[in-house]
Amino acid sequence: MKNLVLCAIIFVLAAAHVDASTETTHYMPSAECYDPYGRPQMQPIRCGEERDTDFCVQTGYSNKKSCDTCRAGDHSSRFLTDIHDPDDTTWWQSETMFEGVQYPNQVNLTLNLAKSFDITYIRIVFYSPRPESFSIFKRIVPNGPWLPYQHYSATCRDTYGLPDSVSVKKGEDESRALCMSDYSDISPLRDGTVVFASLDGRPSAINFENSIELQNWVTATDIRITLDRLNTFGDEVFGDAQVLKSYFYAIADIAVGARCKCNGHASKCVTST
Ligand SMILES: [Ca+2]
Repeated sequence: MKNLVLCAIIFVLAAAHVDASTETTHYMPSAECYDPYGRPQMQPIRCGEERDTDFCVQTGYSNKKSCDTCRAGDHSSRFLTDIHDPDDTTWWQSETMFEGVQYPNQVNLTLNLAKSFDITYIRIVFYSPRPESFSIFKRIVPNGPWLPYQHYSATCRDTYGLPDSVSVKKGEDESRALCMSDYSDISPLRDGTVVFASLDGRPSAINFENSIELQNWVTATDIRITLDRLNTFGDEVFGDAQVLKSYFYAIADIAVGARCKCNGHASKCVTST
């Protein structure tokens, strides 16, 4: 549309509202998967929300673990989008494998952007090891279906039924989610970063202004990060409580780089599209 041009403003959506939840849909009868409003059932997941929960910190292959207690408010989802200071890190933390966090149980982090944006990048700084498998989804209209945006997995084929790939070949569908195995190792144990650049590996990106397909591809009103499978050293199979409490998801920061669709002379985004 002629009267809509993209503001040349790229900014970080640091204040986006974030909901964190677990969904145990694989275990629940389908009728109980949704609330009366058709929304997926959310269950509290951040550590310490229902009761104090113990967790232990991975220190590598050593059996010695440093353990602590997570209390209400210690690692709330607001720490996902506060000012990220590497010298004074705040982080959101899930419950642990001891409480049942592991595939097929998912943990969802939902960012409601409140209007339509062109997503440039999504950067996630983990405070635990990066997951073995996780996905990014988007909505293109409020309350619309969640569409796959990108998968990260050490087991792309088994977990998501996709090949391990970093790009789309010219002539292929450029608006499909890829799965890549980079970023899925248990190392580093902390501060591993994942950056999803929405146009990376898509041949028509060099001709973005004329590619309706990619212009639609970058559009989103909501972003969801679904954490599917924890990385482990394999020692959880023995069921030791301290080992199980050492496996959980923790994220220090989520930043979304985006630009809003607005009238050309506008200097700021408004909440209506
Ligand atoms: Ca933080």
